[in-house]
Amino acid sequence: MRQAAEVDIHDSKLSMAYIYIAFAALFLGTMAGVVQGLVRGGLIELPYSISYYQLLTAHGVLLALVLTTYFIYGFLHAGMSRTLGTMTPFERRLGWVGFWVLTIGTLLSFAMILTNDASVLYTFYAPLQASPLYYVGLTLFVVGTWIGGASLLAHYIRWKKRNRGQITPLFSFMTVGTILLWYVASIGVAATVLLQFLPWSLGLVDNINILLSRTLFWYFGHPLVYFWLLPAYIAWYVCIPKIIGGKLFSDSLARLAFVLFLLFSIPVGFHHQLMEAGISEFWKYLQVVLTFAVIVPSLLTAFSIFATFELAGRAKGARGAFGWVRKLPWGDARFFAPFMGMLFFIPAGTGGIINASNQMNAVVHNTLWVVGHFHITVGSTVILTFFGIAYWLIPVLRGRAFTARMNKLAMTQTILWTVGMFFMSGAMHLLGLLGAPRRTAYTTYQDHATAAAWFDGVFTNQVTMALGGVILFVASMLMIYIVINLAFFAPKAHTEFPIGEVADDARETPRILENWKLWIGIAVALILFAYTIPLMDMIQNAPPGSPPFRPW
Ligand code: HAS
Ligand code: CU
Repeated sequence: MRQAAEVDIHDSKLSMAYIYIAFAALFLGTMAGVVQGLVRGGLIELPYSISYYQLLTAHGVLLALVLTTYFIYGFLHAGMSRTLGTMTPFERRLGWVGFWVLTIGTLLSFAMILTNDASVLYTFYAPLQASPLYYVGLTLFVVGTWIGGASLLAHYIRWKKRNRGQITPLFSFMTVGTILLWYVASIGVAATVLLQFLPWSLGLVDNINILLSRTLFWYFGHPLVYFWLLPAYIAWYVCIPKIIGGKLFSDSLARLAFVLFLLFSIPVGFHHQLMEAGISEFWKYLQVVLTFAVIVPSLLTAFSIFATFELAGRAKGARGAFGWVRKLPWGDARFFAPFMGMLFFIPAGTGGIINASNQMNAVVHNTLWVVGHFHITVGSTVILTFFGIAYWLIPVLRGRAFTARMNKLAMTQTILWTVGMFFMSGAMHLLGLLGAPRRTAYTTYQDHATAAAWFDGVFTNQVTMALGGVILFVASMLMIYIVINLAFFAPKAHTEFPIGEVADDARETPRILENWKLWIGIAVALILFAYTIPLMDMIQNAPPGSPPFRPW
């Protein structure tokens, strides 16, 4: 007898639409990456018609924005359907409208990058000015995510109404936390694009308040990184326990971590602007304190996941302090890929704490160190987890199997990605400390560092960075091969969507954790506290506005 699908067939189609585009972005984005890595390493020169900055913009936008956002929506829609039941036709239609608005926006912005009308990098800092159509595309992108988010929230609200008094499944609780975080955060980018960049690029106003635009951007830009991270955490908390044959250590602690992210993710954008003139020290200091608060939920996560691993191992008869390590399913790529992501997060999080410390930020800001940091956070912790999810999610959605042969390739993929990233990011971190700048093509500015580097060692060498990039490119193409196999060629089968249980002796979850109104209220209060006075100051005592620049 055929088992019922884990995710409704119609809901599966919506999720797969997102996932196809996510991996198309991986394909194109890592192609741009390897070429620019070779240029940056001084190994090749680009043909005249392509600029380094055009390539770098495509790389950042495709990987940091398109790949992540599409994968996240595909994953969240599927998980909601799995844990709360099939979507209604209305919710599904809303999901599709969101998908199409997002996609039209993506294509429009991408077209502007291709025509070299938007080589402004993924942070599109003023006074660099792109074509107005680029900003229209960004606007549609954000609106598309809002509509898709509304579909997820509608699904959740319907479930809550039908199941009054019941505790919601952890997956859906975390989805709602992630989407609420995204809503509050994306108001910042919507504001700067609609009120500043669009009128300015259309020529309606001559000048732009750069300080204000960066501040609104980073109000959004920091929580953006948690919008990438939280879906990975969902997989760690909800799916990984099942994959390793264990149970989640504590449901309440998991929910608390997500609530803390909602509270503390947003009023911290100034840690990207510590070196920026025009923001007084007190407000920077306050936001750095809040940044240290937002480290706590990641430390809680490290504790929870570690405990989950240990409990699982001991339940299988492990002895001694670390005997449980051997009981983890090391040969299973659905575990191994996210696990390597977790390992990366230990130095990556430490690097984040370094960045957030004012004096040390002065050393690393605007250097390759920061580029190294984000390649081991979003480029490793998050992406390796997403790959780990894809190994079972695509088979679930397509009614196929993750075969032993694909598992073997996926293990190789993980190892290649890890090795490539280790060398590339390691070199970036050290070169950054030596003063190599970021957002810069190959220049002789680094000659001193590199000349010494040939003698110093492997990691203070730009060529190492490029070689790491080449290994990553190979890993990426292997991933694309696996994805195509899982979507179209793997044998038909029933594959399980892993949803873990909570350990039996875990206490009952306090209901207050699901009081979203309360948490949003506190989050808004913190945001108003951290931002109102500095924003008023930036508007009232605005620095002279800047005309547009198009240096490419
Ligand atoms: Fe960051 C810049 C500070 C986390 C991404 N960050 C960036 C940029 C990106 C980015 C993209 O304060 C560049 C933006 C640009 O283009 O200019 N970051 C932090 C801090 C954290 C942090 C304090 N960042 C992330 C995450 C990202 C991300 C996550 C993406 C997903 N970051 C900064 C600062 C800058 C910055 C400054 C600006 C720099 C500048 O000057 O421009 C924290 O959230 C980190 C907390 C994390 C931890 C680690 C916990 C460890 C865990 C793993 C457990 C392992 C297990 C396995 C369970 C404290 C959870 C154990 C099992 C065994 C058997 C061993
Ligand atoms: Cu940040």
